[in-house]
Amino acid sequence: MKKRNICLASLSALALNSMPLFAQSRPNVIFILADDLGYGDLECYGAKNVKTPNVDQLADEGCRFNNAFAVASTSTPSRYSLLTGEYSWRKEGTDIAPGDAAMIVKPDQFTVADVFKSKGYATGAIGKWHLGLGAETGKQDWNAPLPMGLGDLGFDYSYIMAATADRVPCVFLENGRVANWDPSAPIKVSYDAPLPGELIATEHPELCYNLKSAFGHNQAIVNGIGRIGYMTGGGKALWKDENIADSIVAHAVNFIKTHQKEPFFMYLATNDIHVPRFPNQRFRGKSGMGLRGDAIVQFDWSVGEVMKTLKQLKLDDNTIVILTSDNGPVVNDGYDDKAAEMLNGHSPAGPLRGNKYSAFEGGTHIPFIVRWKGHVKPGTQSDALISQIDLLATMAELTQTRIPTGAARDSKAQWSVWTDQKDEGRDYVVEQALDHTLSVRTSEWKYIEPSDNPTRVMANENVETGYLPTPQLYNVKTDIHENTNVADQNPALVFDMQTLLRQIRKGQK
Ligand code: NG6
Ligand code: CA
Repeated sequence: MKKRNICLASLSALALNSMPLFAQSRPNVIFILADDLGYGDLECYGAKNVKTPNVDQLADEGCRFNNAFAVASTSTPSRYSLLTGEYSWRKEGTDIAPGDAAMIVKPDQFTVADVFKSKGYATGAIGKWHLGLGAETGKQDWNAPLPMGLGDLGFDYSYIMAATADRVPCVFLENGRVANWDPSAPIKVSYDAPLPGELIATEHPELCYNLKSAFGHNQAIVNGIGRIGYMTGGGKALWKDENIADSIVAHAVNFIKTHQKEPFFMYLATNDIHVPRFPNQRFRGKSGMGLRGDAIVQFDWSVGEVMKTLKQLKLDDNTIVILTSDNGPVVNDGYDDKAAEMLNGHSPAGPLRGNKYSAFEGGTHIPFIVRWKGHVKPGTQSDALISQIDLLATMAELTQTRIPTGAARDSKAQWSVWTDQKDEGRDYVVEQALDHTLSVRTSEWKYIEPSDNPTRVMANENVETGYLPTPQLYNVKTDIHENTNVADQNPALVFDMQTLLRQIRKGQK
C-alpha cells in the first residue's frame, strides 16, 4: 500500500492524465518478443552489416531502453516470468522445455493475458510458445484437440509453435489443435526413442539437405533439417522453415484485422532469430552476415508488416507497441549456418560480455523499445533499469486492473518508467543463467553468485558462462563488459549485494 502511494506521487502530470485517458482510449497493446535477438543485433542499437529500418522506425517514434533485462538467459524461464510476473527460479520445471512438455503455466495462474481479458480485450498469442501444452508431459495426442492450452491462460486465440523450430512437433497449433491437420498422416512424437519406421539424422545425415547439424539436432528429420526429439506423420501440417515467419505474420495481421473495432492484446513471439535459421528466399543475402543476419532482416520485415497493418487500419496512434527479446544472442547454437564465420565485425551482444545461457550481461541485457504515439516522446532513449518481470504489473497499472492476491508476486508497476516519464527505474534487476546462477544488478553494480560449473560452454563456441566458484562484482557503470572482478576490493559491497539477493530469494523485496 505504502509503495503504491509513493509511486502515484511520483507520476508526472502526463501519467496522471493517462489514467482517465485509458478509460476513454483503451489502447491496443502489441508485445513483440524476438527470440535470441542480442543487444547489438539491431541497427538502432549499433548493429553492423544488417539493416533494420522497421525496428529503427519504431525506436524513432518511441523510446529505446539501454538497460532492459529479460529474467533469464534462455527462453522457457524468461517467458514464464514475463507472462506470470513470478521469477522462474522460484518455480520447478521452468527450464528449457521439450516440445512435449505439459503446460508449465497452470490454468489457475493469473497471466498478462488475464489482465487484458478481465478488461474485455480480445487476446491472442501468435508464434513461439515454449511453455508446454496439455496436462501431462509426453502424453499429448497431437491428432485431437489438446485438453489444456492457451485458452486456459487468458488467450482467446492462439496460433503457436509448441516449443522451438529445432524441436518436434514441427507443426503449428491453432486454438489447441494442429493447424491443417492431415488425417492421412497421424502425428506421433517421442523424446525417448525413434518411432517405428523413422529415419533419423544420426543415421541419415544425407537427408539433412537444408541445414546440417553442428551439434545435437540429430534426431527427427523434417524439411531436410535435423531436430531435437522424434516425430513421424504430420503430412501437410508440417511447417516449412522458410515459411514460418510468413505464417506468423499472416496470422498476426489477421488477428489485428479481426479485432480492429475492439481493444486487443497480441503477444507476438517470433521464431526469428532462433535456430534453425532458415529465412525465406526473399531475405537471403539481404544482410552481410549469412543466414543469421538474414533472419534479422526477416524479423525486421515482420515488424514492418505489423506496423503497416496498424497504419492501414488507422490503429497506429492508439496501439502501444513493445518490442524486446527473450534472451541474449548466440552465434553457433547447433547448426552449420556459418553464423560465426560471417559476423564480419558485427557484435551480437554489442558491448556486453557473454551470450545466451550466460550469467554475464550478454545473457539477459536485451533490446527494449516502447512506442505509443502522443504518449511516449518520439526518438528518446532511457537509461532506467527495467525488467520484463514487470510486464504484468505494468499492464495492470495501465489498464487499472487489480491483480489477485498472491499472483505476479515479483512484478512491479513501472508504467511511468516504461513510457519514459520517469528516469529512475527499478532499484535492481535479477538475472538467471542457464545453471540457475543468479546475479543481482543495480544501475552501478552487478554481483554474480558463485557457481562451480564450467566457465565456457564448449559446444557453443565462444560462449562464456560467467560462472566462477568465487563471488564476482563488477562496476557496470564504468565496466559494462564485466572485465574486472572487484569483489576482493569491496567486501562490504559484496555483502550488501548478497544480502539483497537473499532477501529477494525469500520474497522480502
Ligand atoms: C538447447 C539447444 C539449442 C536451443 C536451446 C533453447 C542443443 C544442442 N541445443 O538445448 O539449440 O534450442 O536449447 O533455446 O540441442 S531457447 O532460446 O529456446 O531457450
Ligand atoms: Ca530464446
